[in-house]
Amino acid sequence: MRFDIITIFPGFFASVFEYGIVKRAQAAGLVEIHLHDLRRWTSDRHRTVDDRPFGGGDGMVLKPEPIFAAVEELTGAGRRTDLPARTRVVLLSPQGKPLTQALAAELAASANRLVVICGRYEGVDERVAEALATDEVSIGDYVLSGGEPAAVVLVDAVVRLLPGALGSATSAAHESFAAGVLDCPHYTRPAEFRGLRVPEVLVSGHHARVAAWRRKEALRKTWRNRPDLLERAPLSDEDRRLLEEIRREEQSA
Ligand code: 9D3
Repeated sequence: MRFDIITIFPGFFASVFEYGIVKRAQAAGLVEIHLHDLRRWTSDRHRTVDDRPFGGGDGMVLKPEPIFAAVEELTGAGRRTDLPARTRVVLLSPQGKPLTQALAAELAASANRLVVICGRYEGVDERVAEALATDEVSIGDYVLSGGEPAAVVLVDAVVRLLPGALGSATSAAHESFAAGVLDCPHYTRPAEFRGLRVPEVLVSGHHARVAAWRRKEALRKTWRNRPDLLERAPLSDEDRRLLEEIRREEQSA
């Protein structure tokens, strides 16, 4: 997979891709990440990338010309309808559809080329979303200063899904996220730390009881932190019984 990130702050990404799975995937030749300074596609003396909004209002808007020129040079296409196969152009913007594990998986499976456009200022000329980008994506309901942190998140989420980027043991864990409840708590040695004890059942080595405890605690974590997930999660009758128990326990706690 080749990533092309178009940004006015290429230096922002200086070391962020030099760690962990993303670094390994690049070293293994599975991934290439190319950074591009949007100003390279300007032609005026001041290398202008933004301008005042039509209709008035605060802030500045990224101009379409440098962005279209950049994507055209990188892909050969100046319109999303003319893009080569397996090429997606992602505009990162607060108005995008949410980045989910399902979208990351779709991008990892269907593209070998991802051009990522990072917005800045108050926004990006809408013709980029209308005619150039295949996808307009947000990473969540909070305000960032620009698309650059979102690009890091997108690259990370997609790269770890590429075949060969990580071991098969971990890919089973993805499916449990897809299955819609949060992971259970994890502990390691020491069994007691500053008076805080690891739950006895985990130390016991009783596999069936450990599995039951993990499921219950995964449900408890989800109930506390992401109750919205429980409305869509596929829950067994046993899960529903455990949730009743959890409700009673949390009431008294
Ligand atoms: C006043 C309206 N704001 C839109 C909600 C203006 C605005 C805020 C922040 C315009 C651009 C930005 C910069 N953010 C991004 O480019 C961005 C983003 C984000 O802010 N949150 C979550 N995902 C993303 S992806 C790109």
